Amino acid sequence: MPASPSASEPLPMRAVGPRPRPKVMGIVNLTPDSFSDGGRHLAPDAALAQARRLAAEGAEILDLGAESTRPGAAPVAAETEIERLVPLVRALAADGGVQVSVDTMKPQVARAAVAAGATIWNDVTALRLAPESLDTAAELGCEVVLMHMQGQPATMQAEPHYDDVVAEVAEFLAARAEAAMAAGVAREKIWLDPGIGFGKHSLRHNLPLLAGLDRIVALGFPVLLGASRKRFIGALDHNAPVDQRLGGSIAAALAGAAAGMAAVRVHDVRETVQALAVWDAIANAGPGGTSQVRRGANPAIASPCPPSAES
Ligand code: HH2
Repeated sequence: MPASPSASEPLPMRAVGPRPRPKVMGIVNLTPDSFSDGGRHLAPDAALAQARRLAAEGAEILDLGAESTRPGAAPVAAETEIERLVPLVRALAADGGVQVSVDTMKPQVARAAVAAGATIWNDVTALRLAPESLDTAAELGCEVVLMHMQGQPATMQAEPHYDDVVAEVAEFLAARAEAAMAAGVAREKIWLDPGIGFGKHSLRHNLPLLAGLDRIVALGFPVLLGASRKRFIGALDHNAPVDQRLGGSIAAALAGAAAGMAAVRVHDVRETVQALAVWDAIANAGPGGTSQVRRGANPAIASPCPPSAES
């Protein structure tokens, strides 16, 4: 049996240093029927107030969506998406301080949003919906999120099947990144996303995928993780409803941070920012860490606390 290191011996070097803290992408759904917050922020004033609240809570990116992707959601015409999104994109771009992302499958909607100031096109179809999607992304020159989905939103949860979910998702994402670059999208503009809950069985597929995120990271692109309030959390907790999945959402965000996610897409920004700040401070306080608290990474949370009577 190999001898265990004594307390005085230096611990073996870690293969990688502390991971950088992922950015927090706050979700703003301008939809009547999103799975977790549908209808709450449909009115333009309510949506803008919600977006500004998430920015004040520490979101560095805001992801605005005007069509739900949940199975059974009503399709939304491009004109309606544009009408819902553009005024909000314009107002947030004028505010400054956050990156605006638009969650749409339609190239004409992405075009209108980028013209209004969005800098990220988040496409759950990985630029496969329309024949012109790839060329449009290249022409717009914005960042693009290429997400994995098996099947179509309406039917994707009917009977998802994989022999090796991590390998198949990684292979798909690598191929979509190649297709985007072949169409002229710059390599540094590409993000990948494993698409938690999109054509995946709650536990049989989502859990191995979350455990295998490092294999998606190894493809060499920034990776976005969207696990917030999703069904697998309820499946692990007596079918907890969407508004009672905060603990599981934070656990998934921290697992993502440990695996090297560049950003996490969440509904509960304040709580996630705090969890990541604590995770990051602990990671950086150990051997090889730079300081006890890495200051300045997120102004919403990074100021040192004044002395207090609390332990
Ligand atoms: N999840 C949802 C929507 N868009 N985009 C990316 N890149 N990754 C995700 O995991 C992802 C996504 C579903 O969440 P939500 O927006 O809250 O619901 P809905 O699609 O019903 O509006």
